[in-house]
Amino acid sequence: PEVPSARPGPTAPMLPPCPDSPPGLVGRLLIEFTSPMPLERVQRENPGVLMGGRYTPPDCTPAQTVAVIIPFRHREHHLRYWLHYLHPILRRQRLRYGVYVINQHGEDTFNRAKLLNVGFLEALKEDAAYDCFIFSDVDLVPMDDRNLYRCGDQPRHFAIAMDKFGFRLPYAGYFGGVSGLSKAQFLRINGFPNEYWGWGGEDDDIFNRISLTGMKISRPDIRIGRYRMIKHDRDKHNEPNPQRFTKIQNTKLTMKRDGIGSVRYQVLEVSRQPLFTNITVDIGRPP
Ligand code: UDH
Ligand code: NGS
Repeated sequence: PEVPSARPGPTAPMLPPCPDSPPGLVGRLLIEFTSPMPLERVQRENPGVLMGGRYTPPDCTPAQTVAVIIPFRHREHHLRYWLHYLHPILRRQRLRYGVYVINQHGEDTFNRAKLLNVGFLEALKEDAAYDCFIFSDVDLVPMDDRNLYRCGDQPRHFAIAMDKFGFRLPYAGYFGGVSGLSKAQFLRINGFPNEYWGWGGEDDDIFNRISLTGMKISRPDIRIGRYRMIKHDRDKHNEPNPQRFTKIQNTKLTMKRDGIGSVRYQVLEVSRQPLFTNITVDIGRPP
């Protein structure tokens, strides 16, 4: 008589490794930001995502566990589009992942890179298995699901062909928008700078850190790394930082003391929402 085969339980994963090129990707996607996007709809359309924005493929075991970190303040409208487009893409990419929105508390000057440092540490507190960190602006949506949100043997730049730059890299050392580092790569550069208050330069500082440690940025094909950005006006309290030009000249000196090893902040609230984990944090203000 036939013995029913034991189903692999959560403690005994018997699933095959996820394939390098996931089947079922669709390639070029139609991305638009005009239809209304209520959060209830996005939740309804993503039933497979677990509380806190966690997902694990049902049919294979991924090689990596990916934390997606979003720097955030007052962009709820953008976040709804981001969640609507990204969850299905990340699912098709067969990723084990979690989404962390790092929300800067208060109205002091915004600090993108410091929020990303906080995201790295707080994601690891939630799950020590994270070994790949994708840092994404909330207003950037990939136009092609072959742009895989994974880490490799070098730091990765994903947002290389944005609509606002005519689908080209604006300059050779551009590392803004969406980037990814393995845990080891991130620690090797002492994380990101904490001292860039306001707009600009922090991504160039990260680029410098990567170059100075002898790593080389990896990028997708220009036809695949295409992005749409949600159009928006300049935010309040994120004015261009006048110090940014001199600061990026000094990365070699500052990166040793300013980074993941020196970040100080206070978590005010961790809230697990259906499609993301929201971490509200007091990161202080410029000196
Ligand atoms: N961010 C927020 N809230 C803010 C500021 C920034 O959430 O108040 C986050 C968000 O994830 C955003 C990212 O930080 O995508 C980068 O900030 P940004 O969108 O201000 O940077 P960007 O270069 O725009 O996209 C700069 C202002 C452009 C004005 C153009 C007017 N037409
Ligand atoms: C550079 C900024 C970067 C910024 C990039 C694109 O000039 O931080 O422009 O900006 N560096 C400095 O200011 C030193 S964008 O066109 O997206 O507004 O990411």
